Amino acid sequence: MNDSVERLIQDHAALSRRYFLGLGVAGAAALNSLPLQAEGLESSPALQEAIAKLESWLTAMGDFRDVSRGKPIPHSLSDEKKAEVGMTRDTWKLEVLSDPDKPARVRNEFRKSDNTALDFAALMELAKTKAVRFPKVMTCLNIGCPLGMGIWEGVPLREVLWLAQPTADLRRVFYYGYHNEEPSQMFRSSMPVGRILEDPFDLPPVILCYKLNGQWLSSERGGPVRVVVPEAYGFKSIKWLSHLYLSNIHGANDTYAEKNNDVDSPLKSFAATFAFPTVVKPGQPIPITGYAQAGIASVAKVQVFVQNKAENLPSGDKYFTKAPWKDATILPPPAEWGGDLPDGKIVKNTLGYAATGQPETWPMRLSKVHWATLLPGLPEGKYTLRCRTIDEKGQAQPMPRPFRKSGHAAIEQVSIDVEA
Ligand SMILES: Nc1nc2c(c(=O)[nH]1)N[C@H]1C(S)=C(S)[C@@H](COP(=O)(O)O)O[C@H]1N2
Ligand SMILES: [Mo]
Repeated sequence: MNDSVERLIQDHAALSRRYFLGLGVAGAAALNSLPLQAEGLESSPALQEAIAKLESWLTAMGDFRDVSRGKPIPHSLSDEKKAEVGMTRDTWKLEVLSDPDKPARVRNEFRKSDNTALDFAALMELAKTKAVRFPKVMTCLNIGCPLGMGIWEGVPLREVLWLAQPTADLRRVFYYGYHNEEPSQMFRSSMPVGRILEDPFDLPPVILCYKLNGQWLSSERGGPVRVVVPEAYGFKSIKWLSHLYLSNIHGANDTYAEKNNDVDSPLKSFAATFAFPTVVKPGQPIPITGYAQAGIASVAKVQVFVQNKAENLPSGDKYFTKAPWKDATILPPPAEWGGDLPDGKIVKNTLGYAATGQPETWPMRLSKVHWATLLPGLPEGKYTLRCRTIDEKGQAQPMPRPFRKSGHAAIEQVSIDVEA
């Protein structure tokens, strides 16, 4: 190899190693896949500081943003009341029934009235051999920015479905949770039975979830048991689960279908800023940190584009496809995952992680990832900074989707003023 090229590569490796020192072993291990731009990042203490201030990758159970309907909100009930209505592990019961309006043929219903409802002990018995856990970002379709990132553990819903022994006329499953015994407060979600029985491509299964980040699911997060649908927005992941219906309806009957939500819309990919200075001096490099949500389209790159507001953009390019986008650096897997994991470690046999505890791919689909970039200093003026992601197929995400009810998918734009 040419001497100077070799020296360049060595220098780059050394610089990058120093840059990732603060990010621990995982950072160093991810070196090979790093874009050269990491060099620029390394030289900026301001950016190092901004990276150090990023939120942890996993969110502690109590730090999730809560989206709970109901009056009173079920998780705010007293412990006595929770025990009375089945919202504790000791008292939880799940009824599994054929839909009386559009019945599926089911041999083995589970009902409270004849004492056959599934209890927590029965769920734990299934968990002994069937439990799965996987990372997933919980995002509300109507809010857009993630509520929290967790590792969710549960029993695949299909295990319970098989216990019910359906034999015919089963097309859709719908389910709801405790709602103060008031039909008007019911919050229901649904999916085609095929999604429960099979996991398309390499998606994790739909689960009956009882743990988050290695700890029992709190009442606020939907404990003792909630549904978690890996690729869906939050409204499919029903909390305080109490009823599962096997039905012959052919269409969605989610509560949110009546609220104009696109209820079969999967999680989108997009990038957003986390921290950036709103006013900087001319010529001063600008540290930017951000996060990206990897929807089912995945995230392969994060890109930024800075535009002087005084300059006109080419007309007819509403989604900036011709703009001079520049790659930002996707940060490697963190040395500390956060989220109050027991012993700070990823639980063994978490989907997407190798036996070493390191992720098999990065960024991970259906998760969050952080990014950083150092913009070169700019002349005085007012600027717009935009960010977007590029998926594994090279397509810009978010793809132009002006229809908000399919879930937040917009190119974020923020303002930065450069003033002397
Ligand atoms: N039973 C029930 N489940 C529910 C809800 C609810 O109001 N009641 N809200 C849903 C919505 S709209 C979202 S976005 C997620 C939020 O989950 P989190 O509060 O754990 O962050 O829970 C979903 N599950
Ligand atoms: Mo939501």
